[in-house]
Amino acid sequence: MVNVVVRETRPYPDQRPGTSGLRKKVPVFQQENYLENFVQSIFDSLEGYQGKLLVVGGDGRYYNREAIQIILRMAAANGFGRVLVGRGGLLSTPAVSCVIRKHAAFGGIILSASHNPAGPEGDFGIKYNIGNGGPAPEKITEAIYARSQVIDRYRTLDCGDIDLDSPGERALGDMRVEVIDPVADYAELMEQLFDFDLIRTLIDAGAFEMRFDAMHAVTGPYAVEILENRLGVSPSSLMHARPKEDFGGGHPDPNLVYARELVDIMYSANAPDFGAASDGDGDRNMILGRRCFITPSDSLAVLAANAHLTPGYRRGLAGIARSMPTSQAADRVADRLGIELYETPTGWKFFGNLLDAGKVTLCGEESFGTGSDHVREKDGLWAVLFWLNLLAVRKESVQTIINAHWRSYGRNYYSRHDYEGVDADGAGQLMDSLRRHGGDLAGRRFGDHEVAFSDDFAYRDPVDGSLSEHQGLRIGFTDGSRIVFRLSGTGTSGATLRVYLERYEADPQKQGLDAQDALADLIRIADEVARIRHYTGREAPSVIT
Ligand code: VG1
Ligand code: CO
Repeated sequence: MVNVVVRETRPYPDQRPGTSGLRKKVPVFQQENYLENFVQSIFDSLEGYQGKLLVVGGDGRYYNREAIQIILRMAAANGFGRVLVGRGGLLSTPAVSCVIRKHAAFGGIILSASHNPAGPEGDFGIKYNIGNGGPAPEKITEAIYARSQVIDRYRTLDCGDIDLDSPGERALGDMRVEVIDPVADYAELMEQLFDFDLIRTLIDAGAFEMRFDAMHAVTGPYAVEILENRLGVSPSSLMHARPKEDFGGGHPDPNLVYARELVDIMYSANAPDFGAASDGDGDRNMILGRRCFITPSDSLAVLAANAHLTPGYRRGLAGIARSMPTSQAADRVADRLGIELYETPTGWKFFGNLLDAGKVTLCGEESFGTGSDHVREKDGLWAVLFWLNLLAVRKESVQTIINAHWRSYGRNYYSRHDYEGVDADGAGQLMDSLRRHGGDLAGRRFGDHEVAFSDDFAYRDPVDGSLSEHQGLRIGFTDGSRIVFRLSGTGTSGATLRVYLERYEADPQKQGLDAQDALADLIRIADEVARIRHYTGREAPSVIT
């Protein structure tokens, strides 16, 4: 007989979820009852889950296993009927979304700090997903936070750990725990969306070479099963495919800076035809061709323009959504397709309602996130398979495809400059000062650029009418160029300032510049308007993507 115990606790002041759940350093999570408080706050904010199904999994980082054991005991003590948990505690973020939907679960808990480094001094994170498979909307995350501020007790079981490493079902108190293959449901869904036979033909022909970098994070087992076992990609094409608790000491953020090894291969003399990487929890993707990098904003536009070439999207798209700082490349595709384009705040949670209402099929963010209505999270391997399917149909190189796209639609030069780990007060003052003066900018000229509008982005959800304010400061110029400033909501030390820069170029003769050169004027204006150097004390960004 396993006993339910009720333990007393006291609130922690810092449990407000950010862009994507609660993210803190591991030692913060290891404080007494810190995780327990947050998990009980989640359960206390939900209604009607007694006897229902919960999905639990994480990206395998340090503290994943301990956290899952705590969550399982608390789920049982709070009355869930059944839990599906990935073998070894592993489930990628898009796989959790897939499993929730397929098994009609009540919701799910994902353990991840995504692209942030891991290890005993690294980052950890937890977030709750609702029954549609997507991140909880702000109404729920705010309720969880409010609850965490008054919590005084939590429920758990008085028992030890259960085996997470062998498949099968076991009892935990009155709850059943089923350890599932983390890849199976997800792989089956991918086979429905993309033409695996055609991709296999491309790969078997022998003339096509690729690399996929799992960055020692959760996508390793997914890449082995899908790319290697089902599509015939050679094992030597998969880099860092074994998940590690500290991601091999790396920073599992698939971009030009942190996926350096892959980027070097893709820019070398005998570069493969196609390169891709994913992040810690498997929801991000980076796409590269031979000596060519596709910005995430362009990737969304190319996928939208070519979606009809894949089995899953042959019937066309209902609409496209992109986060506000994402470039307007997809807007031009939507315009030509005669479909709606929605501009949402940063974070995947804002796409959920649009997807559920059938208003959009594809979604994307500039931060290496792309996805569709197949799940309710962004999906790294999905984007890789989408590109492979396009390459197999079009039989052209990545470079040829992007050049043709720019010729046809124009090129949106784009870059994001991050100032990571800067002083939080300075960053706050920078944003306050922009907010105060932002309103006076319209009509002002900076060199050749005239400001058309400037505002603090607010979003009214067209489905439920909810309002989200202060989502980033935008400066729009009369030629369609934009500069956007926001503070990160996923960092765990100091503040991170993100500056997003975009300029449109219709003339094919002028589309071959390096993005930093093409954006040089805007980079200067951004510093002048926001006094970045003054407020951050930094001469240059720490990461440019
Ligand atoms: C960042 C990105 C955002 C993304 C979020 C979660 O947020 O900018 O686009 O949705 O990370 O991504 P922020 O607030 O730091 O800018 V991840 O892959 O959790 O999973
Ligand atoms: Co991620």
